[in-house]
Amino acid sequence: MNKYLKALQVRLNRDEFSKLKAIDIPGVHRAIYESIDLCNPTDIFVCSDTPDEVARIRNMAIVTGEESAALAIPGHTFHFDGSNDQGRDRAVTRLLVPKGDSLSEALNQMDRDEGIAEVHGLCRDAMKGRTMIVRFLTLGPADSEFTVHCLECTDSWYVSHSVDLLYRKGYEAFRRAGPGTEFFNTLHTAGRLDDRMMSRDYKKKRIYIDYSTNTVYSVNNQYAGNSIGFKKLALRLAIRKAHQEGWLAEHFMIMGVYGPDKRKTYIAGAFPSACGKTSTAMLPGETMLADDIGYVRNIGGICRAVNIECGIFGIIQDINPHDDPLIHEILTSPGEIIFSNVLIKDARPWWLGMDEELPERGMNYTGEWFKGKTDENGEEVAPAHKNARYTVALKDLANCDPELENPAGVELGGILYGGRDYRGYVPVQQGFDWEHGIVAYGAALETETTFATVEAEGKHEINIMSIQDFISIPLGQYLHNYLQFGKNLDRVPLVFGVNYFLRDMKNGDFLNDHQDKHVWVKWMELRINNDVDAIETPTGFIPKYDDLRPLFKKVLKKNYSKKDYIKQFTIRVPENLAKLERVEAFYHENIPDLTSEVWHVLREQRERLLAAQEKYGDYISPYNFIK
Ligand code: SPV
Ligand code: MN
Repeated sequence: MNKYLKALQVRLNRDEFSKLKAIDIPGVHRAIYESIDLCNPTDIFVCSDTPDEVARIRNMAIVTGEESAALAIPGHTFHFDGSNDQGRDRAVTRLLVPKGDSLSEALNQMDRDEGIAEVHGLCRDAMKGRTMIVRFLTLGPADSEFTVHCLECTDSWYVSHSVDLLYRKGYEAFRRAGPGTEFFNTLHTAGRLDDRMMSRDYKKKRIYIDYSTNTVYSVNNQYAGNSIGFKKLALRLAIRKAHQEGWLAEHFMIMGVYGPDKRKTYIAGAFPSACGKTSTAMLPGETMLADDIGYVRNIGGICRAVNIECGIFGIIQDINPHDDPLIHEILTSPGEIIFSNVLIKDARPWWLGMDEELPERGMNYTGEWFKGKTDENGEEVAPAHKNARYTVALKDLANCDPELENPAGVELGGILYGGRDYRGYVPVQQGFDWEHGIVAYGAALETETTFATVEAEGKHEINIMSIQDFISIPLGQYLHNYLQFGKNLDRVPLVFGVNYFLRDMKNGDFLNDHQDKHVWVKWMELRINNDVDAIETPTGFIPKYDDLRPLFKKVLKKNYSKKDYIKQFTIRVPENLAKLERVEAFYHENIPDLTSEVWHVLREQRERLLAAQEKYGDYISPYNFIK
């Protein structure tokens, strides 16, 4: 027995100990021992994934009051996070960087020794009087090239229950694995709780990623994006691992899009939080493989991807039968779902944009809620938080893609990038090649901040590949590796840029409806399979009106007018030039080691825009580009 196992024997009862002893990875014993030693839990519960244990976790979430089952529909529970814990907290989420290592300025980082000392201080004895739940999981399907083993220790039954819906059970995979198996380690404590079972010490909320030991620490919070180690926290560890090994870990949805004769093409897409990623993945009639995080590998020259999760932690705002029929159906049917930060009234969850009149009182994350209630700053409290969410397992979805557990993943035919760009890019376009698409749509992605993080909304920012918050290596290196990844493929996915948020320049109205994205993905499917031509513009290939019109009719039963097409696909030269300037300024400031290839793509884009401007003026109808 290794020394950590020996030490664990003293702390655990016989049953729990035997579950750990059955795992032959000394590093796992060490990690668990260190977490126990630090947090000093009164009880330790090791989950070996039996149905009884899994049921106990959900039940304990209810018994402790972290969740409530007081909802009419069987299987539904709700949970509240504190007022200061309603989204990802970028300010207190830091990479711990050992002395001598240096990452890009734009990444939130701190000295490792200082960070460890601080977070260990906050964890010390934090679980006194509580139970530590120990869980084993895998990211990606088991027994595949993509699989990453993960360990989780938390004192929150809600977190553990959420993990159960979102990730693949991994106890057996750990038992089968050999002593040297690498794994990601996470330690979470909700900290002191108030009488509503919400973290009290939000000022001491810390989320630190120690990449030197593949460990994530999260303290004094519960919001799943902050507390669940495997969402964006372990993504930071995965990005480092991926880039060392020549693959990609991405903020991707992955969907199967049907073409003519039931042909199916997989497309991945990266969007910043709350910019349409899940609703794209959930388009009716198509299948969804992933809605948040994908690992992508070159397997025999083919670009293949898996969902590292097996559930959705999705935004509930604006889900209604008209805009998102599939999710709406699930959220109103029996089955295991956790609602968070919604309004509860009459044993029902209520949320913003659900297309029903909301009650005038009820219970929400602020306690008893009534219309007109104000917070300590005098601001009116909405009935439900904008970032209210639902957690559900993918297997419960009728549109879940059948390849979810395929150890070889699926081949990606296309990759798309989209942000909240009110001014510049057309609704859909295709890169001239991998380099152009990756740089012009991915690396130059501009967006506005949303309610998915706890800071001010509506700030313009560059968000490289929609993953900048989670990048854990120098940005220049990240982009260089990304470009290289495509070069090593024999079949290179087409790269697309989408913009669901383009506004009319005069009246500010959105130029597209919520559902138009369905037509864009259908067009991409046709492009990937060489079924339609496109028009070459300075910023990329755009669809022809004659190809979009029948798609609008078929997919949305809509008459698509030429007038709308011209408005949407007019190339806005001044806006595009201004965007290039902002992007270049950002790169100058933040990416000193940026590869010349990126500069080259941007320079060429500018030259094409200037040449077109000289010929046709500032705002150029797509018809001008038809040869
Ligand atoms: C996001 O904010 O990008 C999410 C939710 O997908 S979480 O990262 O879990 O906060
Ligand atoms: Mn996300």
